[in-house]
Amino acid sequence: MIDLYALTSPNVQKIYIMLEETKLPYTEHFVDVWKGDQYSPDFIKINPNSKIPAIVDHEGPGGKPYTVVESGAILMYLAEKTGKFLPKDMAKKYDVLQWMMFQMTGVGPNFGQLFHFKMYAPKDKDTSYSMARHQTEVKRLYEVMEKRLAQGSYLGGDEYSIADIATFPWTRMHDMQGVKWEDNPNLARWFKSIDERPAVKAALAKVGAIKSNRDTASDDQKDRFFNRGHYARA
Ligand SMILES: N[C@@H](CCC(=O)N[C@@H](CS)C(=O)NCC(=O)O)C(=O)O
Repeated sequence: MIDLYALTSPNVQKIYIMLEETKLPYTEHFVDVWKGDQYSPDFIKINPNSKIPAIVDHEGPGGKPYTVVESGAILMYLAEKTGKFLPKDMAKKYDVLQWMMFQMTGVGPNFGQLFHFKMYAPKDKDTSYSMARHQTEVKRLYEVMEKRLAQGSYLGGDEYSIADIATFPWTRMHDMQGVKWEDNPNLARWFKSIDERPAVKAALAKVGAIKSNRDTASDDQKDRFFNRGHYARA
């Protein structure tokens, strides 16, 4: 049995998709980051970085419980545990891993910052420089993916893999990121093929049913989450 520490964000959606795809049994534990649950002493024992997703695999290496944090590491762990969605052949494996890292280091941080500035930046501050910088990088990253997907069916090669599982949830917001599928036929084809997978549908249905404090968070809870106001270190 796997304990999944989760809420609704794209990094968590990756792990729901992987668990549904691999059919591993799991129990959900909701960490409402909009309430500050990530700072509870019990959760800090699981992830000292106070972020979700995290998993505890009660049948880990050597039959002992094993904790994994960081969505990319969790995907690699579950792929290795099940032998699925990460090829064994070294070149094919590193094709997948480098495109998963492209998501972890490029897509995730930049898409996340753009979302933050669009949704949560103080309205009385001039954020035009930051918005333009992140918007440009998001569009540039989509251009790279569109070209990549013109060469093969999936990001990591011919087979669906953890590179696609890592990236798909972040592209669900392409409209609000200013990117249209009509202008990106390869991304559109790739997105549809993943969106139609039964495991992906099951994962997103579970995520859709989760209730969080997002829409009712107080100003102080938002400041704490975003490390601003009197939580700022600078
Ligand atoms: N690099 C981490 C990022 C995880 C992350 O940023 N999680 C967010 C939700 S998507 C979170 O837990 N935020 C709580 C906080 O920053 O206090 C991963 O890929 O797992």
